[in-house]
Formats: sequence, C-alpha cells, structure tokens
Amino acid sequence: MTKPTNCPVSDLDPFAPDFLEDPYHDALREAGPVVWLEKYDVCAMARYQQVRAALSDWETFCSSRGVGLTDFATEEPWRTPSIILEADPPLHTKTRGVLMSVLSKPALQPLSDDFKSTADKLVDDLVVKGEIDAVRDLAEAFPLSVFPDTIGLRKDGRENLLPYGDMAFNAFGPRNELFERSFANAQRVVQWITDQCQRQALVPGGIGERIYKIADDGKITEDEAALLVRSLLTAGLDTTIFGIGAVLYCFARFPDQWQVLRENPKLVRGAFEEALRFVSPVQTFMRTTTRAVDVEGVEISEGQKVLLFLASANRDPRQWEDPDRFDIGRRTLGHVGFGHGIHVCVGQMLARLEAQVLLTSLVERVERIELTGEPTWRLNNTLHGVDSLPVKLVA
Ligand code: OVP
Repeated sequence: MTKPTNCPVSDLDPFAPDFLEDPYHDALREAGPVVWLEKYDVCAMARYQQVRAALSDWETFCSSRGVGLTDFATEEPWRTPSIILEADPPLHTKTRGVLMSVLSKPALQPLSDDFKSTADKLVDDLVVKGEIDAVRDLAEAFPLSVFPDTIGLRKDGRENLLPYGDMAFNAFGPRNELFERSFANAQRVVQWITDQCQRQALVPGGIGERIYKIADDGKITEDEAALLVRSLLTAGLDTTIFGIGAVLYCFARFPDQWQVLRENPKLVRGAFEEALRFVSPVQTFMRTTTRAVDVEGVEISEGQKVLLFLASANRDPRQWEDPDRFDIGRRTLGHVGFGHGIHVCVGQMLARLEAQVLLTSLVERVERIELTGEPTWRLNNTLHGVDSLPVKLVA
C-alpha cells in the first residue's frame, strides 16, 4: 500500500516494547487526524473523533478482512476467521444476535449470586493473607474461578486458556518476538481449544450448551456454534483479567479514589468504566477500507489497513477533561474501551458483572489497598495491562 498524499508520516513502532508499555500516544494523536506508519504501511488514527467515526462506519471500515495487520483478502489468517469479530453484516448480524441472546444482562442475571459468594470467599481469604499479588490472586483468580464454569468447560486442561488468549491477541500484530514467543506451544494449545468447542466436550447447563441449542433451533449450523464457543474462549478471559487488573492498578496507584468508593460503593460501576477508559486494556484494533475515503482531507485508498488507537482516543483532551486523571466520578459515557458500533464488545455485561461483583466484595472488606512494590506490565501486541501488582490489603 502507498501513503496517502498530505498525510503526516511517523516512524513509531506501536508494537515495540517501549511503546506497548505506554500506549497513550500523545505524539501520534497530535501528529494529525490520520498518520502514516511507514514501518507497517498502515494508516493510524488516534484521535477520539476519528476513531469513533471509523468504528461507526462498518461499511467503509470493514472487519471481514481481519482486525489485525493480516489482510485476509491477500494473506492466510493463522486460524479460521472468527464469524463475529472478523465478519461483516449479514453474517455478523446473525452471529451477534446469537451471542447477545446468551450474554445479555437478563440472561446473566441468574449468575450473580453465585459470582458474589465466590468473590466474597476469595477476598475473605486474601484479607487474612494481607500481602498479595493483585494480578495473580484477584484479577486472574476470580475470572478463572467463574468464567470457565459459566461456559461449561471441563476441569482438566484449563491451563491452556490464558496461553490461547495471549496468542490470539498477539496475532493481531506483526510476527515480532512477542508473537513468536506466545506461539511456542501453539499446536497443543490450539488443539485443546478446538476440542473444547465441540458439543460433546461441554458440560450441561453452561453458555456453550445454550449456543448449541440455538443451533438445534436452526438459527446457526453446528460448525458455527463451535466457532462461537471459540470466540468466547478467545475473547472472554484475558480481556476481563486485564480489565480487572486495570481497576485494581488504578486504586492502588490513586488511593484517594478508593476512599471515594468506600464512601459511596454505588460508584463501582463508574469506577470500572473509568478504569477501562484510563487504561484501555484493548489498545488497538484495525479495520480495512472497502472504498477510497476522505478523512479530514486525507484520501485513504481502498484496501488500506487502518490502525485505530482505542487507548489514545480514551485520553484525547479534545474529548476528555483532564484525561490523564483517574476520576471515578467522571462521566465516562462514550469511552471506546469496549469499542463502538456494531462490533462493540458483546461480552461487556459479563465483564461488568465479574468486575463489579469483585469490587463490591473488596469495598465491603478492604479499607486500603497499599502498593508494596512496582507493578510490572505484561506485553502483548493488542492488550495492555499489569502482569504483577504487589499490594497489601488492609481490612
Ligand atoms: C475483543 C475478540 C478478540 C479476539 C477474538 C475474538 C473476539 C473472536 O471472536 O474469536 S473481541
């Protein structure tokens, strides 16, 4: 692909380690509404308004050619494309409807009491321990103890879930060192995931079984049911772990905000949304243009990959007042941490349920979350979040 005329050029590598550690990209955002990344021959947008507009216009900025660097029209994807993430209407409309029906707020409501008692027990034990790693012990432990059962996965082999998520999110980026490292055991991990998506592998009573029942009703095929279960296993765990990690990181770093929440526990919902805006666990997604399109005077040609910086848009001072401040009382409506438009996160109700339940258990029991060491970041070509977060929970 060739650079559009009058488009500023950047030699930044958004998939290099230093960039991935600090992905809010003032430089990229301020360079212009569209920036050409010469390292990858892609257009980038990092301003709120353009990111949101591109996500809204799925007819021009399509997903069916992949939402990573690989252009499915000309290159082989690493796996059968997702029939929801990497699809456009009308296929997307059908598959989205299926996942909506099993992931809507009313559909998930029956899970909340169970989730709450699991969270209460987890937090009770951690408060006794006092000094913990909030990533391992909370952000990972809680989703791992509720999500696989919610889907209906068997107990053995679950250690493959996180490596698979890491692979899938790295695969949206270039074949750099991060990518290669996460694909070390690819064959074994992919095989396990593929096997768990089959009807006979799923435990009755879970969301997986419900998707297959929708196939029985004739709305989708059995093969499509398997691919939709695969979508849940790909997108449902790492993202939530990074999201919960984000909110715990924010409270450890900004203890005054924890006191605000302690005084008004109703703010748990707003707190999670603000952490998603502030940290943006999913940093980037791409689209491919289906036609030539003018964006703020820059003519982008057909078939062009466009990299959208969700993290940067969520810190755009054109949109947010004092964007680098974590403020749980802020109006977060319109943040693009879950994306926007027809592909906006279909699992957001489940993510919110998990995060809010866990935060509620914490706020009921923990007076202070004290940082006891420097957090470390886990690097991934798409995801951004804490890898370790040493804290002391003070009852
Ligand atoms: C964040 C997402 C991410 C990765 C994979 C899939 C969805 C999928 O559908 O497989 S959404």
